[in-house]
Amino acid sequence: MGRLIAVSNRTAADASARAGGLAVALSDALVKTNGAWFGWSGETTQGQPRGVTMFRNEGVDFLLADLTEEERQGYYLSYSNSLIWPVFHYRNDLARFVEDDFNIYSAVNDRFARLIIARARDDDVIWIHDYHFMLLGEALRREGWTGRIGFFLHIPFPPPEIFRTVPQHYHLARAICACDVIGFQSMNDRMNFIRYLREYCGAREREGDIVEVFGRRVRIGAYPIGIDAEMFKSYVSSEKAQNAVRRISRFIGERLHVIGVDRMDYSKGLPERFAAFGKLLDDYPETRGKLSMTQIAPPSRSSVEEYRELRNQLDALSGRINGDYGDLDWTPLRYLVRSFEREELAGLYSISRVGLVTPLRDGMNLVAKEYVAAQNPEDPGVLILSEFAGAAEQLDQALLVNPYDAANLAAAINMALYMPLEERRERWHALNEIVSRYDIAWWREKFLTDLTGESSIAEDDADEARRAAALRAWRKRSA
Ligand code: GDG
Repeated sequence: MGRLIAVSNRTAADASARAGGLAVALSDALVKTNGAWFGWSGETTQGQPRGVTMFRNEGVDFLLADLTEEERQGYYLSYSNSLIWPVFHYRNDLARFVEDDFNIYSAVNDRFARLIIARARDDDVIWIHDYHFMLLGEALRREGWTGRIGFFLHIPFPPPEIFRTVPQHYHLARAICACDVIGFQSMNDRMNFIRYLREYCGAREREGDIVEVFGRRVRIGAYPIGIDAEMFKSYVSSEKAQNAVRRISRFIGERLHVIGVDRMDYSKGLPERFAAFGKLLDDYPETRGKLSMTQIAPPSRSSVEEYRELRNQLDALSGRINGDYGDLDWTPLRYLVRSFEREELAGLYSISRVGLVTPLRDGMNLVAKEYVAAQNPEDPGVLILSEFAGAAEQLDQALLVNPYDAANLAAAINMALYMPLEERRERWHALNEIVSRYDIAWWREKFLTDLTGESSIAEDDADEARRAAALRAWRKRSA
């Protein structure tokens, strides 16, 4: 293949946690092909956009466009984050429909298409990421691009009945299908999209993930994203991790520790989780004084009203729990609205008997995989995972729970606290196998191989055979 051209709202040029994961995922392919990465600079301007900042890092070109204040509002805050994000997380009750937003969203996608076309060469491969750029594939075709285009959606794709509440649903689906390979996090998301295409666009399914629709043949697959498991494991022994462990140990003492790490977002099910923790203490008196929970919840997009409301709910719930059950030397639930370094998170995961990952809906959820990677194989903790996270399709040896059901969740925490060592080890081994095999490199390679018909990074045959076997095993597990 020629160069890889990646497009995402934020790029590795900024230090946000999300871009960090994607940066790890794409870096090998971008560096090896001297590729380019397009995205928003994070800057806003008044009036006309200033244009594009360009710089080169390790042979990779970064091309970052500013947005006008109107674009930041219409494309980013409103259409992407106040309409698409809630609807795609099955929360159409929270969606805000503003008539002009789609035009602004569409104009930003068009502008990126022109920026890319001006710099792309014929044999380049374009890989578009996420819900901010669902119209970009079609916009590139309109500008005359005939090369390969891939699209990967990091968030869930809802059932057609919900997707159709977005007024521009048909336009969005058609634009996505201008790409050659369309990737989803899970089989469930893939089926939702295909069902929409079948029922409303006359699509026909063919062999090998191929779908005929809008006069084109596209490949639609499930590519569950992974983490750099080896690197994450190595964090646990770092000085920063050990320092975090020392500090939190003073708070935990001899008690068992429960950890949650989530951006402060309504999709993550934090009020439901706090309520379930309260129910655990209500219904299982023997657990009182025996465990402590820490919830790390860095703020995200706090300008949006729902996030402020969420904050108020969490303050009230944690206040209630600590007020009812706390003692002079025990705070049952601590919740920290700030971020920590990745090494510190690894340390905190590693000493926690329970990892609570209970989103109401999630594309994948990388915290679940990080928690598994950070465990001590001799004395591993227990992952409690929402059945509505994409990760649940792969990580079925976790304790799978319905996050809306407080009694069910409280029972799962209780079970995890008292689970015998042998069972903890068995479950963890199965989970660790999946997290290590289907890591971030596997994800990138699988997607790019399907997109280009060739591996972007040379592998020896044994490695390739191992990955193919692993893929078959995963397919079988999640069929
Ligand atoms: C979207 C989809 C999909 C969290 N707190 C801190 C911190 N984090 C890191 C975690 C993890 C990442 O942020 C969060 O990833 P998730 O997958 O849990 O969730 P989203 O941010 O919603 O990501 C999701 C993902 O895209 C990838 O495709 O899995 O479904 O919603 O890595 O560790 N990182 C640091 N400090 C923190 O305090 N450094």
